[in-house]
Amino acid sequence: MLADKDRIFTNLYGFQPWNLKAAQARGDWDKTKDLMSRGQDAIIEEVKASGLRGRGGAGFPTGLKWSFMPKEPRADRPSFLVINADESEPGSCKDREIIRHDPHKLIEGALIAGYAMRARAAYIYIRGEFIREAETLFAAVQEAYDAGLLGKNAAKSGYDFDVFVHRGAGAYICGEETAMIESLEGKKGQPRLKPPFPAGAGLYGCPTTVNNVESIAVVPTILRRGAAWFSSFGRENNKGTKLFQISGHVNKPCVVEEEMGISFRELIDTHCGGIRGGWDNLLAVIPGGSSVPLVPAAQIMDAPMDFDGLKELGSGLGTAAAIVMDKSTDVVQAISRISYFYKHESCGQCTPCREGTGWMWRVMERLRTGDADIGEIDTLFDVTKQVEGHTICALGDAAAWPIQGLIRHFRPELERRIRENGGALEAAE
Ligand code: L3W
Ligand code: SF4
Repeated sequence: MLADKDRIFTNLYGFQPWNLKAAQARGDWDKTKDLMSRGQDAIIEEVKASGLRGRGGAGFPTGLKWSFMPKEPRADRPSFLVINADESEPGSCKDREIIRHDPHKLIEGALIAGYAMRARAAYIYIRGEFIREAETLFAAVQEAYDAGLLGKNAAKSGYDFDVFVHRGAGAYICGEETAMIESLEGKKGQPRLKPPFPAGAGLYGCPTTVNNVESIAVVPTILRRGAAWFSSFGRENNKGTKLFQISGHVNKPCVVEEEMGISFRELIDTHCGGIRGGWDNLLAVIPGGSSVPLVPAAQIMDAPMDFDGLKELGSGLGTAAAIVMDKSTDVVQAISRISYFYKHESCGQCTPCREGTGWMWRVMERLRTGDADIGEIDTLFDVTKQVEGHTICALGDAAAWPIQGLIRHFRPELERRIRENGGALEAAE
């Protein structure tokens, strides 16, 4: 279990105020100028050495991403940092807690990260439904301006840096980085083809880095305590501490900072009071937010909760949002509901996703009620394979993977429903 002294988010539960005075008492904004005076390249190297990987789901190395930004931005083509606070992944609720209770970690991180990347400004794109959180963020940014920590000569560093807060309007797809950029530009939020990646052509066609809230908020602490401290947690390729979000059938759902690679069992027993009804009552877990395949109980129990550990199980860490399902769960209905979500949120610009998500959901509904033909299980799996990897953005994959996980692990349950509904199981075999 991570010791309290090693927690980055010391006000995660809001026991103290979020405001600047309280944040400074917790150590935020302490000698920020000195951190910046280490130099832009040194900051990027320190972040690289820490092993920090993006906390928004994909796990791309943060320092490496920063190094793609131009070292000498042109005056007519400034660089930008965009911070993804559009937290919309079902199960994910960690960025919300950072903004509610520790917004100055994010704002200080924005300044330091923006400076390291030679960015002119940061845009924080916050989920439209986060109304109270947006109010907190606007107020915290204003406090930072009033204290001279942002704007001209930010934190007396000699560097000019602005932070703008932009509210989304309720579309899940605007969490995809290029859809977010389109939305910031005032357009309909539809993902762009990549490449070019945002570092080459992003916001207003200028060099841009898009990072998740948690990725940016941990940077000041990494610089203060050192890359070696951060990378002493976790294991090779999976370093650091991480916010885990546990929902569903545990006794005490929570958001908690823990060491990467903690076993699922330790995470649940230490912080969630165990599985509802005991470990024998566990059915399956979606370990990384709704976009990743579920993992059956026997495989997840002692699995390390990190990128590689969950990849080995055919799933993923995603945003580390574990959705726990006990044996009372109708797992087919749960996955069908997730399918409906992706159908609803598809932006519709590419055919495999626009048509495929609706098609997959309709078959999932027939499987749920037992009205499908047995052959449709394999057909559905084939269709998920035709959607996966054939779309402009990852939403297509996200719609396909949960269904693949269900068929892989719960085929007997799908067959049972068809059989009990009078379906001709044998004829198709
Ligand atoms: C320059 C290259 N940059 C990659 C950058 C790229 C992006 C980052 C990761 O999807 C996942 C998705 C969701 N040169 C580069 C490069 N980059 N190659 O690296 O890129 P990518 O394409 O691997 O992932 P993505 O499109 O960012 C994110 C999954 O996360 N997810 C849910 C996320 C939901 C939230 C939320 O609600 N907060 O984050 C959960 O699993 O399905 O697979 O910046 O530009 N050669
Ligand atoms: Fe839009 Fe879906 Fe294509 Fe992504 S995969 S661009 S959400 S249609």
